[in-house]
Amino acid sequence: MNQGQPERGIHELYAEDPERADWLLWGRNADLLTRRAFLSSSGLLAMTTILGAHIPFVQNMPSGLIPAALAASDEKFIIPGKEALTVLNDRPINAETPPHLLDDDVTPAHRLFVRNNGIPPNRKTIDSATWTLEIAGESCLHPKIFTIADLKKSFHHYTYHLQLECGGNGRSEFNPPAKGNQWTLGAIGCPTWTGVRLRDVLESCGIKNDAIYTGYYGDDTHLSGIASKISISRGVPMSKALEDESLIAWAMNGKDIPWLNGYPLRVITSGWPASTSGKWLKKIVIRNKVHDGVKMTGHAYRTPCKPVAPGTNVPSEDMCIIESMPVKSLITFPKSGITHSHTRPMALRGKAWAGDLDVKDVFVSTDFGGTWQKTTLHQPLNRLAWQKWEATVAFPQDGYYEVWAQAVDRNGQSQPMVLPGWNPKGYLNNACHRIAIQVI
Ligand SMILES: Nc1nc2c(c(=O)[nH]1)N[C@H]1C(S)=C(S)[C@@H](COP(=O)(O)O)O[C@H]1N2
Ligand SMILES: [Mo]
Repeated sequence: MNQGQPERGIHELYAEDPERADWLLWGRNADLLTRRAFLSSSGLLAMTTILGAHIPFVQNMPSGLIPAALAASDEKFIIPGKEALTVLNDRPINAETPPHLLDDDVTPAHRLFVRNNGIPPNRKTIDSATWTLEIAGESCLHPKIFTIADLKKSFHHYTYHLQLECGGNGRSEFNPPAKGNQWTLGAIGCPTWTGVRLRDVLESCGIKNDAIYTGYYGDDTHLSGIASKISISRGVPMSKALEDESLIAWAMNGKDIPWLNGYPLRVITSGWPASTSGKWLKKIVIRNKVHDGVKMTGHAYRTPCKPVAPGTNVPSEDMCIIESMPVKSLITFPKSGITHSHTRPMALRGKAWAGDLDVKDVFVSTDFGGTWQKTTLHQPLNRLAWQKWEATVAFPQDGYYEVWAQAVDRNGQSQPMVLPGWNPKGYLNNACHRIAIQVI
């Protein structure tokens, strides 16, 4: 069930409402009416970044005009502060990180993917000093409203390395194809998050005995622009909400959370589809039933309860909510496609993670899976953080090689070599990552 409008690209956006397109793409303030006003805003910077030059006659540039350099190509825009990301969609903004840029142990802000279901709150009008978080719901004994300062002074602070992966990461490979953002590999990252435990906050508001689920509400606007419509409102069972690592966070890597990643406050329920980690957090409800918010029901973030043949039309009642994400890994060094001198061994590095579990082993192969070599796998920095792995491989002679990586979780589950079970919305593709190497 798709409650949003279809997601669209630059030309369609401009065709429909050029001024609005300007605002959405270049971050223009709604109150600024001409491109002249850009001069003082980050919009001009965004536009000149993508054009690769400044625009001397910007004063004369009509608002709503697609720069010809972009109109003639399929090129999309660049997100200020996330320049190296690959933009999959400009409305809503969705952008992923190329695997070789996920080599840092702690994902920097400018390399964390963005997945928006709606239009983020205007950065200029967000005031973290007056921002409030409401805790309510039918299974909450004492509903309360907190400012961020209240949260900071009332509860103990925790910092964890927590990975965040979109449930649709890898969707682009499904066949028949699944609608939605065509994520390849990069809707994953593992920054540090600082905040208070969701458990401490919920317990301070009284959790009734009949509580079974949480639900979040954020401050983003539905794509239609209609204030009463909600773009997404998901949650987790109480058992997940009450875990030590489930946070209400105000900082990422020791700084304010980036605007597109949920500034000034968000939920982090790591190891589960990142759609459970609500951004621009305004409210959490404690529910006496499975939360029935937008994108909790129908086919959203659900897979068939029993495996189905590709292309099957699965009725909603046979779809089950995705919980812990499956085991997965990436090769983050080297970059796919490099040339390597065969006289030297080659260093490989990557990351592996396994939802609520940890990773037991990562193996690599340079002969299309004929033989496998165990890598050096590091312990996670804390529970639910991804794990670094390293290996050195040698190539017997010149030619085309592929390096494949395969992780195995604590329970012995391995990543599949090929696409795992097809599902209507294209979730949970944890097939092995492979890169190409030319040995000369
Ligand atoms: N309020 C709000 N929270 C949200 C979303 C959203 O659109 N609005 N998207 C969800 C989805 S589907 C994902 S994958 C993650 C993405 O987090 P990121 O953009 O910080 O990487 O945020 C989740 N939380
Ligand atoms: Mo997502």
